[in-house]
Amino acid sequence: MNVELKNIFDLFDHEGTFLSGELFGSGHINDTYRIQTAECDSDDYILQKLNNSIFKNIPQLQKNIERVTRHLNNRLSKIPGSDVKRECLTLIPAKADGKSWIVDSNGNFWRMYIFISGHRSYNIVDSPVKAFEGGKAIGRFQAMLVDMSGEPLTETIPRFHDIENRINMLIDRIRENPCNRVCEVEEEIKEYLDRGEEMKTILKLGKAGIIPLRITHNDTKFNNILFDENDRALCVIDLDTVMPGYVHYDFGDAIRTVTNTASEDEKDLSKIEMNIELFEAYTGGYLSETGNTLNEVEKEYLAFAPKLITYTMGIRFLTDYIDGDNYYKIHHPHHNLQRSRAQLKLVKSMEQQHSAMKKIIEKIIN
Ligand code: ADP
Ligand code: GN1
Ligand code: MG
Repeated sequence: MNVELKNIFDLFDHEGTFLSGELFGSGHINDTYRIQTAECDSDDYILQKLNNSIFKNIPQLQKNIERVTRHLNNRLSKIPGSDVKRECLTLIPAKADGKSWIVDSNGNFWRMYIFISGHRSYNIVDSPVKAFEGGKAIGRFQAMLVDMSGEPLTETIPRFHDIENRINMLIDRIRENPCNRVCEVEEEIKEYLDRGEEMKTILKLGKAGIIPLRITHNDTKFNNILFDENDRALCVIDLDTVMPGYVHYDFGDAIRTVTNTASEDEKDLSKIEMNIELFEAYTGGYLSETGNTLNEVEKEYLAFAPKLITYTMGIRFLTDYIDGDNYYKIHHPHHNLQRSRAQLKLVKSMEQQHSAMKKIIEKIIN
């Protein structure tokens, strides 16, 4: 494998020489390797084999990322003291044609970034300071992209957070029942479908033109924010799904992961709660960067967003379980079911704390 990785690595216009390549991180979608170079003054790299059964048009996806990283890079370069190489992803072009991806002889798509050195990342958040920093990072990311010019970004996965679409996908899989798993999950299906109508709220506000489509990240789980050695947020990564969306998607997905007292796939449901103190801290950081750009209705529905996105993830895990685990990477046979149950528990905790979230947001805004 290392010989293959070295060969792919050498198709990109990098500094230094290949020393080692190891699987890296805990993403559910792409195959990610850290490439270390032999020279201590050369950068290390992140080399990724992209999931082309999930992302159907990788050249267009890469074009989105090129535009977004160029824009962020320009904005950061104007801020005195910023460290652009660590605060923004840097794509490495292919030697042959300068494109930001290559296709290998098996038809796999690869891309490469500079490895953000000395970073830390967290799957579980253990302090309000980190939550606040994370909120600032996502808020700043959205705020910096507000004035990006040009055509709208391509939808890399059509109707990605469209809950009507996700509910219909679940219903289709239940009807097809390809692996005979439906009988195992009747209870979960009922709990999810009972909440369906209310979940369409954001979609309806968007369709009515009451909240705007903006450039959003759409995958703001906490481990997609990298921190520095002092636990200051450095960089928002995983830009595959940056595309038009509602701010609630980013706020909701971050709160889903920041405030969960246990991991996304925790088996012991009694350990899963939404931590309201971490909610307050994240929201404070987020609104310190976006408070001036969000309209009143966007702000009004922020407290609903965590429930929507946690529900969406739960539905997607359940759909993948019924489908036979074709989408997410799994580490054991019931992994997607466990993830889906954990999300449902978190949804219930969010329901109980909805009015507390609303009060906190009002307090921060006023
Ligand atoms: P996935 O879509 O599979 O989650 P990511 O793009 O999030 O893929 O990458 C997976 C992991 O690789 C991240 O969680 C992070 O730990 C690490 N990673 C990605 N890009 C970089 C980078 N430029 N520098 C350092 N680590 C990175
Ligand atoms: C996937 O790529 P990663 O692991 O950061 C998924 C997200 C889910 C997340 C759940 C493109 O994110 O939508 O929220 O898993 N990404 C895609 O952990 O589907
Ligand atoms: Mg990721």
